Amino acid sequence: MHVVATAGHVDHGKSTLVRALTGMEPDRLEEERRRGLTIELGYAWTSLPSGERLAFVDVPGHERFLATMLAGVGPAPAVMFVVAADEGWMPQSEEHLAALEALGVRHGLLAVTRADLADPGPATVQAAARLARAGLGGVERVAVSGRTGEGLDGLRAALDRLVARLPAPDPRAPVRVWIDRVFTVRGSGTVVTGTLPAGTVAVGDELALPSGAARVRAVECLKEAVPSVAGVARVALNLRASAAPERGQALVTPGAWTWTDVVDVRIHLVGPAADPGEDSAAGPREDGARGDGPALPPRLTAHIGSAAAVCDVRPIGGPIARLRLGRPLPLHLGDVLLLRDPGHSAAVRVLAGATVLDPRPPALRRRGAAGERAAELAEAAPDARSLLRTHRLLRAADLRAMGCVPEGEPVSGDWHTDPAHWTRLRVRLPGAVGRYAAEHPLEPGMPVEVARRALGLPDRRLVASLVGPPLAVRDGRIVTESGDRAAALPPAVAAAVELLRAELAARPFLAPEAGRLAELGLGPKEVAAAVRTGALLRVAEGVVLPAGADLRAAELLARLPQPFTVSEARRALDSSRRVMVPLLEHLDRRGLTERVDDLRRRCRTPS
Ligand SMILES: Nc1nc2c(ncn2[C@@H]2O[C@H](COP(=O)(O)OP(=O)(O)O)[C@@H](O)[C@H]2O)c(=O)[nH]1
Ligand SMILES: [Mg+2]
Repeated sequence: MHVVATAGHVDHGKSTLVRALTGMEPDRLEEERRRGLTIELGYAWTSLPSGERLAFVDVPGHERFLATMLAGVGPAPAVMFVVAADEGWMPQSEEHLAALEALGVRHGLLAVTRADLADPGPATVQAAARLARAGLGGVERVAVSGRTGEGLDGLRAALDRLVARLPAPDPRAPVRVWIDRVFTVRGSGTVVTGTLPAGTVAVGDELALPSGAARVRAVECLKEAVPSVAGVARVALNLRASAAPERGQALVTPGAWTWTDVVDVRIHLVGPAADPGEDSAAGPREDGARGDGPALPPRLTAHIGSAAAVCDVRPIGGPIARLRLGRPLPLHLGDVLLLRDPGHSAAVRVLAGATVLDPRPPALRRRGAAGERAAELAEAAPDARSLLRTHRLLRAADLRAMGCVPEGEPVSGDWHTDPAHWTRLRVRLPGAVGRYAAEHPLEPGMPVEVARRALGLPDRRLVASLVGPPLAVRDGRIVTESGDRAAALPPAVAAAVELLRAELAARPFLAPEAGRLAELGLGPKEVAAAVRTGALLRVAEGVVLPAGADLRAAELLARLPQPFTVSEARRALDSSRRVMVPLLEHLDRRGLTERVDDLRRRCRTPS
């Protein structure tokens, strides 16, 4: 089925048209019928010529009931905009249009009704021009009379074409039903109604309300009991809940939404607030193009679905603002809040749409943090990547609750990260391990938990995923493998390597002669294996040193007056010319030293 909301000025014939199309009475209340005025949302449905079922949410047009109008239009995917042929464009036409623009409604049609009272031509031209400015330029226009029935068949056909173009919602999407009506049915308890935009609700489901869990005892769709229903649909749900649900609350899939009262948003001014000059371009306005942010009063009302919350607006730079809501709402990235001035001074009180860019924004404590944050968000497409840039590490479930599908592989468990952040951590870890080893020479390595805290990580498993050769995790500590790797060599070779390392301990830069290596049973093959496992370092053919000798050499050379000659280096390291020349060339290759001229070198600080 499909759901379409009405919109338009009071008395332009919205309810009459819904009645004519469906044969049902959208004005249910006795008071509404007596006064001929829609006060509450009305619900009526019909089958279109194609057989598709279509439910209308009929909204009040009177300015006093704007909040109710927003509750009806908010969750509906499309709108039937009604303008009376005999009155043309009126203040609430303008206000309703501003609301549709703010909410980003892009599907709809224009019904110019009361066409039996006046030529629909002028009103059609006038209304179409306004709709185009608000991003609804392409909609079909139909002239119709709710009184005589003239044009109704054309309208039904146009509605069929409209619903055929609507995107099909995902039946597995998380559920969020903004409650627009609550009533008690004798003997069966509380029933709530609302528009289900996507996802599926079934009997027995456990959903969440702000007050706690709510079990679905029965599902009705267009007055028929059904075992389950997928969006888009109008639903009536019989609930068993710990506290009575209220209109304006949302009934949601547990864990699938972020309950939040602080959000960072991109503001799009609409209607008169967006300063439409005669020459203003059609389509959505780009506030980002202006240097200053949009000027909004600091305290507004934010509407989403049937909810309305007090909202403090803090501009943080350009079109980006931080909203503080009077109560937590279940939100996703990309949700659009409508911002309205609760005062009654202006004819049109809808000021802006606010697209959620981050439902869990970080605190802005440092000086200049707001500006940096605004710059970061001004570029951001609302997606997982942009969230990870800010939050650095998020679990898959957090990303889903924030409204994104996690992309790519998690780095560990269900943790996703920003690639640049992960690289920074990878670079930092060996330094932290080295410092720990220097400060705790008798311990075998840095405890994983200490590393977790040093790197500011939320989970120890993340440390383990950062560890790679030559580091390894052993017994809850991060150890450097090179020394112990000799254990991976055949026992005879390992023993020979150990013996060699012991011999070299006193004068580590005096590489053994070929004869001594042969005596120890370390032929070219054995040496190669020991180099592979990281136990030995080969700086040139036949020149073998203990692993790490090159870093140690660079350290000692850095203490010499710079630049230095080969012989100065040889003396400083207590080495020989045979070793020193290839060792310095090796250091050049590693970027630890560089030649100044034919005779001298100096140390470099690796960048
Ligand atoms: N002549 C004529 N009157 C209409 C038509 N549609 C609505 N009306 C009348 O206009 C008044 C307001 O209609 P209603 O449907 O309540 O308007 P709403 O406030 O937009 O829902 C009522 O008196 C209707 O009878 C129409 O197509 N032709
Ligand atoms: Mg009405």
